[in-house]
This record gives sequence, structure tokens and C-alpha cells, in this order.
Amino acid sequence: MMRLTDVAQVPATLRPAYDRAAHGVGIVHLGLGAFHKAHQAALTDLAIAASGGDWRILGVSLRSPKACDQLAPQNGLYTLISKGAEGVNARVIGAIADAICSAEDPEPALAAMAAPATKIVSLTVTEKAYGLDRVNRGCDITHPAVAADLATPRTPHGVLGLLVEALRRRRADNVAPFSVLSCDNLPDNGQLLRGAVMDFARRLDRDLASWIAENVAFPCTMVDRITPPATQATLDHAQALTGCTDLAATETESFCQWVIEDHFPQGRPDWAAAGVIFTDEVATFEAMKLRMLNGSHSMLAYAGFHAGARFVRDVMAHQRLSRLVRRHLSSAAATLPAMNGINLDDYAQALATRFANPELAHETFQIAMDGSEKMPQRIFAAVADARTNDVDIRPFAFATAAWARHISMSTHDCAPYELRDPRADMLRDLAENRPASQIVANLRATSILPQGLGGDSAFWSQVEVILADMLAHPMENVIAREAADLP
Ligand code: CS2
Repeated sequence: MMRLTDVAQVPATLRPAYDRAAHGVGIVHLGLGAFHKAHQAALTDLAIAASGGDWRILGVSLRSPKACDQLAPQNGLYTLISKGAEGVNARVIGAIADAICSAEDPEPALAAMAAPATKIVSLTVTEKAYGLDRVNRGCDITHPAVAADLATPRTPHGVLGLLVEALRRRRADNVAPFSVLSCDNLPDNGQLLRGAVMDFARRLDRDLASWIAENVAFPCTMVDRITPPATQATLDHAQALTGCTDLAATETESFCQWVIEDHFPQGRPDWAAAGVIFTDEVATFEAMKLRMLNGSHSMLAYAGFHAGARFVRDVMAHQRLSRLVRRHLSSAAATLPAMNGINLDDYAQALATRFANPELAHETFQIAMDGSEKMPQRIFAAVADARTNDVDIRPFAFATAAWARHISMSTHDCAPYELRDPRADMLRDLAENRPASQIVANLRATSILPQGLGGDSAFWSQVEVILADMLAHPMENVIAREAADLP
């Protein structure tokens, strides 16, 4: 079987609706993973098809060369298969022009970012890769990549280092800066990244920092498309559809949403033609998505994983767990301000349907990763608003207890598992083999909580009671008790 390298190899109905060679590269994307291929690249593909422009993408992997090894030999082409209630859809995406890895040698990535043709540098690197100091809205100088890049700023390997060095080169060459587009699940993602970039630059060169402050746009975004990693079944499916071997094939759900603040001084693809929403209210959309989709995802990941539910769809097929998901969705919705044109009950219903998608094999263990980076915006931030709006805090206490049970590493109701979190050592230290009271006391003192939450005794006493139950009994039983009176 031939490897996919040219659109002419695949059936005409699957081909991109434009001549790839006629469109240059205008975007450098950092973090070339399945999510980027299912989301931004697919929407950019539609935007080019609708309105043209030199908006193809150079994809950069920051660490592992795997994505490049899959995509570069295929000239950036891959099959995107989406599955949902509407059935199965597939198309070959042409928006990625090439793929490189910056881990060994950052020079090609920096040269592309500094090139005048590059108008946007976008990112999907996951929360932990930024090196953010969220409390002070700057950079975290104890983050390994930040510390290393501050020491050798001309050969950076981390996100902040690459952005600042590329911007330094553009300023030196008198080239207007690119817009920086963060597409990760962080509240106020553009502004958080701006603060970190500014802080990082200030530590190296105050004039450069002032130039960035005056000239660089950091639009905020909300991104949404559930995209589990591809499996052999994905590759087999792509092969059956295209008639070629496609090692970069990607599988996702039908639903896709992107909300962006329209701040691109150097222009942008016609993403609106692909259904993207441009608004100044991104923060409201982001809070809705983080608290409802991602918040209930985190809750169901911890509770589900420890109750033996391997995939999100298994959670939704589990009568009691799915009731807890619905409870969480409705309480999270109640912490949000009213939104023009959005019915949060409908949104909750749509999320429950998406989670139940029988075609998607989305592992609870994967969502359980990096909890210390996810819990603050998904669960903890909701508690303060729940307090103000008189919303029951129990669902958030339950989610927090389930996370605490996960970091306790207790094996009383499951086989040993790995704790995947950038703060794994710190979390194990505060939770492993400890009683609920001590875990709670230790958590209350950590710096990952938003201000004020450590002092909310009523919240933490609920967490402690639930956690004690989770440490003493199988998760399945705790869930049964928690869901007993729910509709
Ligand atoms: C998930 C997200 O892994 C996780 O933490 O909650 O990746 C989620 O699937 C996406 O944000 C959906 O848009």
C-alpha cells in the first residue's frame, strides 16, 4: 500500500477544495498534536477553501519527533475522520504544509517564526508547557524550560523562549510581529500568555519587552473538540477510505467550536467562513466551557477511572455516574453569569450527548492527567461563584475529593497506577498513604488554590468526609451513595 503523499491519490470527494501549492505558509503552530489536526488545521483548511490566502501552517513539535515522522513524509496531508450522531465524515486536510521538530535544533522553527510571511504563531502545548505563574500573571522561573531558556535565550526550547527569541529577531530585522494565538484550555489564555511573555522578555531586555507590549496581539480563544489519540483502528479506517497508508490519520467527534477575540493586526484566515465565532466575550464562553465541559470531564475522569470505567462513554453508560455528571453540569452552569443567546440547559444536554458518543474511545485516565494544572480553572474557580450565587458546593467538593483520592495513589480498590502530573512529586508527598484529614490540611496550604479557597472550612470539611469514604471503600460504593437521591 502506498503512503499518502499527494491529494491526487485519494478519491476526489475527500480532497481539499483548493490547490495547496497556490497557498503559502502564514501560520507557525507550536504543539503539533491530534487536537491541532482535528481543530485549528481543519478549520483553517475550510477557511482557505472558502476565501483563499497564504494561510497554510508549518507545524512544530516541541518535544517528540513522532508527529513529524508521521506528517512530514506525507507532505503534511492526513485524513480527518469525525464521528457523531450525524454519522461518519472524512476528508483529507491540506492546511498543514510541513512538520518539523524543535527539540534537538530550534533554529528551523525560529527561522520560520521570524520570517516576514508568518503572521500568526498559534499554540496547543497543554497547560503545563507554558511555564505560567498564574498568581502573579508572569512566568514561572522555576519551570524547567523557562529556567533553561532564560540562561540560553538564543537557543530556546520552551514556549516562552521560542516566542521571545522569534520576536527579538523580528524587531531587530524591522519586521512587524506575529499575533500570538493560544489555543489551550486556560482562562483568559491570551492575556495569561501575554503576561508570561512580557515577564520573560523583561528579564532579558527591557526595550524588547516594551516593544512587545506595544505591538504584539495576544487574542483570547475558547477551543472545543473532543479528540482522543488515534489508534490502529483509526489508521485502518483511513486506509480503507483513502486507499493509502496514512500514519497521521486523526479521529474526532463531529462537534467543533472555536471562539476568538478578533485581534490580528497582520490579518488572519477567513475562519468565520468555517463557522468560527468572533466576539469580545471570549472570557464568558471560556468559563462556560472550562467549568461545564472540562469540569465535569475532570470529575468523571477521577471518579470513573477508580470505578473501573475506562472510557468516558462507559461513564455515561453507568447509571449512577452519569447522574453525577448531570448534577455537576447543572451546578457548574449555575455558577456562570447569564449569556446572551446561550441556553446553558441545552449546552449541558449537548455535552451529555457528546460524552456518551459510542464511537469515541476517550480514556478517563488521559483526562485524569495533569490535575494540578486543570483543577484550578475547572473546579476550584467555580466554588467562589457557587458561594456568591447560593449554589450547592457539594458537586465541587465531590470532584475535589475524587482528585485527592487519585493523588493518594491508594490501591484499596484498584491496581497500582501512575500519577501523571508535572507536580507529581509534590502531590505524592502531600497525599500518598495519608489519612483524609491530613491530605485535606496539606491541600489547603498549597499554592495551586485560588485565593481564599484554602480558608473555606465548610467546603473542605465536605471534601474530607467524601475523601475519607473514598479511601476506605470502593469508589463504586461511594458513587452509589452520592447518587442515591439524584434524579
Ligand atoms: C479534556 C479536554 O483531557 C482533558 O482534560 O477535558 O482535552 C477536552 O476533551 C477538550 O477540552 C474538549 O474540547
